[in-house]
Amino acid sequence: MRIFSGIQPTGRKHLGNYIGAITQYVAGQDRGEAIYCIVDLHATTVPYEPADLREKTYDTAAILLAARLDPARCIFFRQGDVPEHTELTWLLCSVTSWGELNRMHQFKDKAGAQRELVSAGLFLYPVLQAADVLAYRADEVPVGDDQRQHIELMRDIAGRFNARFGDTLVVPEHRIPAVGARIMDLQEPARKMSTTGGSEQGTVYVLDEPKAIEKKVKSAVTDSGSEVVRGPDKPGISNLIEILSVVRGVPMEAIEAEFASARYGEFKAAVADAITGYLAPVRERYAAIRADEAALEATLEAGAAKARAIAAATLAD
Ligand code: AQP
Repeated sequence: MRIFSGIQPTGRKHLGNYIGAITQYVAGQDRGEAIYCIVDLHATTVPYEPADLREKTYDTAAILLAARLDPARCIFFRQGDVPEHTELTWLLCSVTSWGELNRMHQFKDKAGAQRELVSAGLFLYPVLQAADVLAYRADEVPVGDDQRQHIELMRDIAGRFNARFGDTLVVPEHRIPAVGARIMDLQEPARKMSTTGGSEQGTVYVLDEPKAIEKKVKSAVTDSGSEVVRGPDKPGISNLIEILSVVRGVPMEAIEAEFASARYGEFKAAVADAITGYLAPVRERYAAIRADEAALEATLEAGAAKARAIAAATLAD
C-alpha cells in the first residue's frame, strides 16, 4: 500500500497538526510505502516572503524529523523540487469544475480573510493537492478532518480523469483518525486549532516550552459546570478530554471515569502535564536537527530524486 500526505511549511506546527497528521505520518512508515512532502507551493497561495518561506520549510522539515519521520523508511521531500506536481495540476484542471472549487470551505474561509489579493492559486489549491497525491498513485491519504472535502474532490477528479482518458490514476482513500481528527482552539473551542485562523493563547505549538503549555491549558475556556464529561454544551472540556485521550492512548470514557470527582483545575493540570511529556521529546530533538541546514537540504534533495522517479512515470502515462 502506498501512503501520501503533504504538510504546509508554516514552521510553527501545532498540537492539531501533530495529533491529526504528524503522528499518522510516523505510523504510516510501518504500514506501507510512505511518501511525505512539505508543500511549499501551497504556501505561496497566500502572501509570503521568499526568504521566510525557505526558513520555515527547514523549520517544518526539522519538526517532522524530530517527530521521527525517518528518510530511510519513507520518501520525504519538498514539493517545489518536483515539477511534476505543477504539470499534473494543469492537466487535472481540465477535469475540475469551477463550481466545485468555488464550493470548497477552505477557499471561502481563506479568501474571506485576505485583505488585498485573493490569488488564483488559492482557488486552485485543491487541484495542486490532488496532483500531489495522484502523481504517486497513492492508496491512502492521512489527514485531519478539515481536509475531508478536499480528499472527496480529489477522488472525483481522479475518477473523472480515468473515465475520460482511461484507467491512469488511483482513486485514494482518506485516513482520518477516529479520535483527534479535529483538535479545537483552547480559547475558542467552537473552531479548530489553526495556524492562521486561531488565537495565539488557544494554540499549543509543538515547540512550546512547558511553561507556555501549562499557561495555555490552564487558561483554556471551559463551561460553567464542574463535571469532566463530554457534551454538546461542553466544547472546551470535550476538547481537553479528547486531547488527553489521544496523548495517553486510552479511550475517552477512561478519562471521564478517572476524573469523575475531579475539579476542572485538577483536570487541566493533568492535561498540561500530559501534553508537555508528549511533546518534550520532539522539542528536545528539534534544536540539533534544525541547526544543520546542510543536512536538511541533503535529506530533502535525496527525497525529491526518489519522488521524481515515481511522479515522472505517472506523468509519462
Ligand atoms: N485542529 C486540527 N486538528 C487535527 N488535525 C489538524 N490539521 C490541521 N489542523 C488540525 C491537519 O494537519 C495537517 C497539516 O495541515 P496544513 O498543511 O494545512 O498545515 P497548517 O497550515 O499549519 O495547518 P492549519 O492549522 O490547518 O492551517 P490553517 O488553519 O491556517 O489552514 C492536515 O492533514 C490537517 O488536516
